[in-house]
Amino acid sequence: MLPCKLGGLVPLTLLVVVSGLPSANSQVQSGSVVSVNPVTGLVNPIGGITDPLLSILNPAVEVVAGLAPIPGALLGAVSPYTAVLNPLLQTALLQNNITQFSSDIVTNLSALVALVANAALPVPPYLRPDQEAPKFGFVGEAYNVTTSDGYILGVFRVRNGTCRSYRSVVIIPPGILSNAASFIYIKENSLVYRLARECNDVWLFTFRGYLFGRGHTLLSDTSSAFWDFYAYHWGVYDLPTQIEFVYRKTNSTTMRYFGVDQSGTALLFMNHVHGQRYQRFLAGTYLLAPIGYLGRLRSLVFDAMAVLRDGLTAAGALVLHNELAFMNPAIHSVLYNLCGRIAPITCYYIFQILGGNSREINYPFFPYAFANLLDSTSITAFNYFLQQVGRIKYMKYYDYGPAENLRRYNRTTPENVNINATTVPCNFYALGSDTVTVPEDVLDTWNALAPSARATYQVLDKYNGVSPFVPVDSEGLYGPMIRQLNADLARGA
Ligand SMILES: *[C@@H]1O[C@H](CO)[C@@H](O)[C@H](O)[C@H]1NC(C)=O
Ligand SMILES: *[C@@H]1O[C@H](CO)[C@@H](O)[C@H](O)[C@H]1NC(C)=O
Ligand SMILES: *[C@@H]1O[C@H](CO)[C@@H](O)[C@H](O)[C@H]1NC(C)=O
Ligand SMILES: *[C@@H]1O[C@H](CO)[C@@H](O)[C@H](O)[C@H]1NC(C)=O
Ligand SMILES: *[C@@H]1O[C@H](CO)[C@@H](O)[C@H](O)[C@H]1NC(C)=O
Ligand SMILES: *[C@@H]1O[C@H](CO)[C@@H](O)[C@H](O)[C@H]1NC(C)=O
Ligand SMILES: CC(=O)N[C@H]1CO[C@H](CO)[C@@H](O)[C@@H]1O
Repeated sequence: MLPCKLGGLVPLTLLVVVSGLPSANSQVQSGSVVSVNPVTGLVNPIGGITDPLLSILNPAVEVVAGLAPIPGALLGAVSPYTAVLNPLLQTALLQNNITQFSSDIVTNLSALVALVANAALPVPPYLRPDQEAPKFGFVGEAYNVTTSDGYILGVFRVRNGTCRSYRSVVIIPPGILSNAASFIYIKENSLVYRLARECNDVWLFTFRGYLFGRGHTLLSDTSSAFWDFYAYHWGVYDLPTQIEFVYRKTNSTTMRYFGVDQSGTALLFMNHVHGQRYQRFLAGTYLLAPIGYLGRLRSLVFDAMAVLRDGLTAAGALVLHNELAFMNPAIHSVLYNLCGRIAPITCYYIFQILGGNSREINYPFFPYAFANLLDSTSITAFNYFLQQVGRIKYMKYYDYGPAENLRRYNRTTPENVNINATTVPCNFYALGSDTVTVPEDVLDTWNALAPSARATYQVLDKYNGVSPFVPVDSEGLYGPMIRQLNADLARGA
């Protein structure tokens, strides 16, 4: 449990370090009550009012800031060369009975801790899109589909029941550390409800490992074999199964693919492996900060994790069956109580530090959203992205090290992902304040698509990578995508 908590919470220490960095992209809008603290560089959402937390932090921050912090970009540049552990050792740790045994002990202990914690500070039940939708006047449906390799995934449908017909079928896979409820967190103005209100038939997908995707026909979600996956599996197994399911339900061969960050990664993998086989069901994609290339990531916390990624792998294998276990009941309880109950503002700052200075994080909705956040994924899925850091225009399969690569791929180095296999028209929206998926990488990815796929590329300045789920100005974020969809529908594209 500890190393994973470190994964999530050590940033609290780093946070103090990074916040001393000057920021080029603090967003200050004229006429609004935003102020940027000159010492920390953090955007203060409550403007003129002195934030008590900040005034406590400031003296500490000033001291640490004086210690010449290492910029994230520098760490990122060295991360391709930091193999902390012998890859053979890593491989040995991934799936064996000793690490399974130690992980079982941690799982059982944390269940006990959660039981005690929950008695004092209960965590609310997860938000289920099919149960939330009716509260906002929509019809919700839930289904399970099973992939060819046995994962059971929840698919949710949200519709306006009074529409005579639907203008389009929209599919939305989940974002990083999120799930099928990603796009309902800000209630009425959420992307899902906006689309449904205007008579689009909206389907919310699940990727293995996230909430509603922890079932399997054979494996338990506490086994290391269950967590042996990354974006490749989302694209090659999970997307096709769910796209086919929606096709059988709607007959649509003009689905519209909306999403954020890893939805792009999964799409690129799907098309690299399957070509037109499933792409032919799609008529367009509308993606916020899609991840193909990730070489220029400059978030200090994630850059530090990229450097230490082999340590993360070993720790996760030893105590958490390869799960980046934010949904471990004890960790979830800490996160919910910190971000959802006790101090949403603290988590607002943490998200700025993790993802870039932006006022576009609507923390008053955290008590609602953190019922489902942060979600678990596999350590491999997370490390897959960290492997790209510091390598410009690099998108390959997961690199397990030469010996394990040979076993899995019959070659010692991982193969390239051909981004140009994606031919469906893509509309990419880079987020200008994002330090994780930075606009330059998004543009490189867009330029690597097949010519027919390069529909539009746009930068939305004031948002960071957390904004897609909880924007303050939701029109500024979702408006461009929805207008593009409407324009595409109007000209029959
Ligand atoms: C783990 O134990 C099972 C029996 O419980 C055995 O079949 C399997 O080979 C063992 N795996 C390893 C990697 O030792
Ligand atoms: C459903 O669509 C109708 C118009 O077709 C609209 O009047 C109504 O407000 C919509 N319902 C919801 C819940 O948005
Ligand atoms: C889907 O499967 C899960 C178990 O994996 C179960 O809890 C849930 O109720 C199922 N949902 C539906 C709609 O059948
Ligand atoms: C899909 O098309 C088939 C054959 O044309 C038809 O029988 C079926 O009712 C359609 N399903 C839907 C959901 O429209
Ligand atoms: C592995 O690759 C070699 C050549 O690179 C090939 O001869 C062999 O058939 C491959 N084996 C498998 C199982 O694909
Ligand atoms: C796609 O890119 C690969 C290299 O990544 C190249 O070999 C191939 O020719 C390209 N295909 C097209 C249609 O451009
Ligand atoms: C008593 C108890 O909770 N035992 C559990 C310990 O963990 C293993 C694996 O997660 C479970 O199968 C046991 O039921």
